Amino acid sequence: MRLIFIGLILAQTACSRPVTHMAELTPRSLKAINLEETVSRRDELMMAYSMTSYDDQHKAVGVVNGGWGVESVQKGQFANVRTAQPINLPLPRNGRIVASLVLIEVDDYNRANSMMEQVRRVHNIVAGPAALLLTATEVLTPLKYVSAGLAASGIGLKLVDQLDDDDLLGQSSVEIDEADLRRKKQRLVRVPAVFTGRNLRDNFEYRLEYDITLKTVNIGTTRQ
Ligand SMILES: [Ca+2]
Ligand SMILES: [Ca+2]
Ligand SMILES: [Ca+2]
Repeated sequence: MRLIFIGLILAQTACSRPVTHMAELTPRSLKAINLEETVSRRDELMMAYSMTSYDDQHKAVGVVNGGWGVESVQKGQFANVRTAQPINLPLPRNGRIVASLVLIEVDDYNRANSMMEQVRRVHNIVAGPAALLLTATEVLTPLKYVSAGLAASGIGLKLVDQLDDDDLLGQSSVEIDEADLRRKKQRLVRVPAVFTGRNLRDNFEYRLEYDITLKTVNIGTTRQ
């Protein structure tokens, strides 16, 4: 009986502070197995990534964006993703986060660079629910998630328009469920992705890994 009572107190404490963890997305590695532009022997790459959080009522509550590039890579090389800055977003209790990432081969270097400058300006700045036009019932591709995230942060140049000139090599998404991870006591989700395809007459293959790490948030008082 006493245990149940303590359990209730803990549950109430948790309710009054709904956020217990911060999710951090970090690109870990990116390897060019086969270039998209084999003739020029060099691909120019950029990544855009975002996280969107939903509360326990499936309502979108926040979004954060990040970007990396433009960096060039040769066949067989690992791209220098150590320069890719992580992004952070609170993971609502009993809610979830959708993390999305797109890899683009840049054809218009100047345009891509000015896009990345805009992304850097909003890097890791959380935009609130008012700016979000996402509904939980909508099934979105990772590209659409990233585009919606950038739009919510006020990025004028749309990623989808950008892709008229550049080439989308791949997109990846992962969903983090707070209750599920809590049950499993899991703090790290490593996401491997293989992007293969063909542009004009050229095949390409990229191998990518990114992590979602959960970090405990300190809200001033003593807590585990
Ligand atoms: Ca190729
Ligand atoms: Ca290209
Ligand atoms: Ca290119």
